Amino acid sequence: MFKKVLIANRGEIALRVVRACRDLGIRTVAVHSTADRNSLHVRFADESICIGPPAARDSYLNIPAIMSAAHLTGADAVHPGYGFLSENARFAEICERSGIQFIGPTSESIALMGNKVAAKRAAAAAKVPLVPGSPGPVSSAEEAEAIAEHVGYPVLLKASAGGGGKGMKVVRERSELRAAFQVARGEALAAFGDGSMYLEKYFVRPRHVEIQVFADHHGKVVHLGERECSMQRRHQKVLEEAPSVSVDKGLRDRMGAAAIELCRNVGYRNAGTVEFLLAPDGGFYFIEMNTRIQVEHAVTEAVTGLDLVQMQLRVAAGEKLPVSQRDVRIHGHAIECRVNAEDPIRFSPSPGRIVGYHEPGGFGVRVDSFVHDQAHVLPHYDSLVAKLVVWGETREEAIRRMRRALHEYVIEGIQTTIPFHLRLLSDPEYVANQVHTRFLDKYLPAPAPADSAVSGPPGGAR
Ligand code: MV4
Repeated sequence: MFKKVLIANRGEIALRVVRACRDLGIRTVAVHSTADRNSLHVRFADESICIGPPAARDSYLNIPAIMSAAHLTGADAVHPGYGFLSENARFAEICERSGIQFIGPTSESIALMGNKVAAKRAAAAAKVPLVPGSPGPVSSAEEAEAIAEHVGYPVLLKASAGGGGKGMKVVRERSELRAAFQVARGEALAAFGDGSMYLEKYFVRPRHVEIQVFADHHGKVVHLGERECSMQRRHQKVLEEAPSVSVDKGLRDRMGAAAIELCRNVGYRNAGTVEFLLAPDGGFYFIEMNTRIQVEHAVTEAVTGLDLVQMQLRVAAGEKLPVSQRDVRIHGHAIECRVNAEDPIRFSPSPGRIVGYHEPGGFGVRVDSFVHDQAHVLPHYDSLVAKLVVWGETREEAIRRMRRALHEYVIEGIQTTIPFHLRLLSDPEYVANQVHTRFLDKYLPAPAPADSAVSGPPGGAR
């Protein structure tokens, strides 16, 4: 096992990794910006090093500073968390070449899945069902038109270097395609320095369901079931569940087998997530793969009883997976609410100092957070302040427990999305599980003009 792990992240996930290391008897090194000097991940780590000023590009994205910190402290592994450098193939490669274990997949796997066209090719090679669309990149508006004619409108133009909803544009009919293609390509070029586009049939109200996979360094791959992630706002997940009520045993087995086959085919290692769209008829279609531990991993932990971050550490150190597929049991139902420092109506950031803080507790309640009374929520970073995760024997019990926990949760001094979650959890359509990826559109503040931003949601709603 590793002797010392450097955590190249901040906030709740940095603390999550510090705790997993402690549980395993591994020493930890926290890195932090000047603004995060008094953060809990710094306080609870064995050592800490300042890596730069508040702006992420100068600190948590500063590869030379982080590598220097790793060498200086003699860390033998780096955990990248999520966001920041977690899906940066160059960073993983630098770790590999410096003899520091990157806790995640190989740099080649990260690069492969980062190119969404290459990822789809890999999925096709593994016989994973794909959304109908272009078999590769589309290089001209004419080519896009020919393919759109074939798959039928509406279609979705996606940037090959995008992902997570960045660089997508819906095209409703043929007359819009030419202009949309040029605009989307220009936006992709500006945002990613790469104008490669591909095209898919646009599914209007699919569910977004993802499979958690895990692979060790000995060729063993398992899946840990699915998460229902349809509750998104502007491509930010708001609430996640495990399992998905729309997935029965047969479908779970088929999606899981497809995800495992993809991992086997590319020699995948460590934790990963295979994202699918689920059509109303139960058809499932690969869209992309995330090569990191995700924010919502805790709902999978709650229903499987497995510590996924501990498993990441074990597997990266060369240990065999502690479970085989038949040991993986999904028990009960878990829900995660992302508590953000945001105005609960407009969702604009609300950083500041917390002047009163009380966390919920009790049976089946978990809070993963880095805040406390008098903590500062900084404007430099994303607005997630806590993940509130509840477990129940059934979805109904989990919903009631979540309402109870949200009512107990006191965060004063900043605005949070707690009131929004309370509204959502009493929405009859949500409670009846009549959800899809456009569900939260009805909670958006005001209808806006037709969407054209590269990072905006398809369909024009903002
Ligand atoms: C789609 C889609 C419908 N049709 N692709 C968004 C995030 C990224 N991982 C892929 N996403 C989607 N891809 C096709 N062909 C719907 C989504 C999508 C979505 C779209 C609009 C509003 C919210 C959404 C939430 C999840 C997925």
